[in-house]
Amino acid sequence: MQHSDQSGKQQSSQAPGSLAERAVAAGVAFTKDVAAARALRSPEGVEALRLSYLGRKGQVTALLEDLRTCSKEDRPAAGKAVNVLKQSIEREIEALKGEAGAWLVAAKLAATPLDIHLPVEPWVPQGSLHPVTLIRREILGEFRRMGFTVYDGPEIDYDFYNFSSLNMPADHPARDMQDTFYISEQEHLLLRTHTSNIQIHCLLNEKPPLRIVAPGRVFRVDSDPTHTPMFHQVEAFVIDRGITFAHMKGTIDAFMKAVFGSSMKTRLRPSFFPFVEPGAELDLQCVHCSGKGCRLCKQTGWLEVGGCGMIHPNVFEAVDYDSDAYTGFAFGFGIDRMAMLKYKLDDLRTLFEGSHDFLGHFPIFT
Ligand code: FA5
Repeated sequence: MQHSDQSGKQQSSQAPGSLAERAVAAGVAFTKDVAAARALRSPEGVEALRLSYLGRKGQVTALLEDLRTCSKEDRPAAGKAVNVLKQSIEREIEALKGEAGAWLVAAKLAATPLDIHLPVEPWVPQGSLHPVTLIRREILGEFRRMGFTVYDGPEIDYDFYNFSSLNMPADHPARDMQDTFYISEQEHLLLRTHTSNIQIHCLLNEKPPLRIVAPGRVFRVDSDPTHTPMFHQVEAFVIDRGITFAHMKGTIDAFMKAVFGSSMKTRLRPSFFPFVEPGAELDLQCVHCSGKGCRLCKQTGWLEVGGCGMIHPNVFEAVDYDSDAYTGFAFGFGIDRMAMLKYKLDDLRTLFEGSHDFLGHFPIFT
């Protein structure tokens, strides 16, 4: 009988007995060799086993060659025995190869234990919220605390919402102060110039009592250190029976004190906006000199941030509200101006230049 070690070397070239008996003996030897290979858990051992039985000089190959010298009577039984042996060895070798893959993985895992400690990341600069976003969140937070609901409106809007319903018919001189970008002159579509358009959308869709705050992007043909062609405003308005100018003054003062601190002073100066009557300019005490007078406030001690007033009866009429029954106040101011004052910036345009050096300062305010 031929017998092999794991390297596939045959230990004898001739064995006693018939070919069928030698096939059975080879099967028994193979079973022992398989058990040994499993114990070793070595993929190389599996390959050596395959070669020692199925390789060019393997035992099964030798048995197949010996079939040629077998007598005619013995050949059918011997051929069947050798083929059955060959097939079962092939199946077993395939199964062992599958197991060998798992042995490899297990050996690797055992050799290098899993390191659960991630390497320390080098410091990567983190992004931060834009100052306009920071101040807008703060502004809306204060309004929510005061019981206002946030309302949105379109940035591209019809002339009706931005101008004519706000008591600014075509050719009204007040339109010149808010020259804008037209999308389609035929359809009277334009980039809104203020957030006051949201008043009209809201009045047409909701019913009083209303306590609304409406932030958004607005556009004008403007460009200098305190004016940009795109900027942000917040509009706030309250409509109900019996709303007075005193309610407005108190609301504005409480709001500005909440954002800038309890020592902040506000001032209203008579002014004209077609959609309010009476109307006023809204000033804040200068944040740089606390009212003493400096270059920023042009020695006045005050900085203008917005406009306000009692909603004009013509606005109520334009949206079919009974102007005898309802009164309301509205005020609107620039968010970017508020950011300028809160973060002490001297040029509004820096907010929109996208400089990392500049924007990198703002995480301290989050
Ligand atoms: C208005 O836009 C009115 N809709 C405000 C209002 C609402 C009045 C409700 C009465 C009742 P005004 O044009 O003044 O008003 O703009 C308001 C504020 O927006 C200004 O005080 C300023 O803070 C800011 N602002 C105006 N133009 C620019 C600009 N080009 N860049 C940056 N901020 C601007």
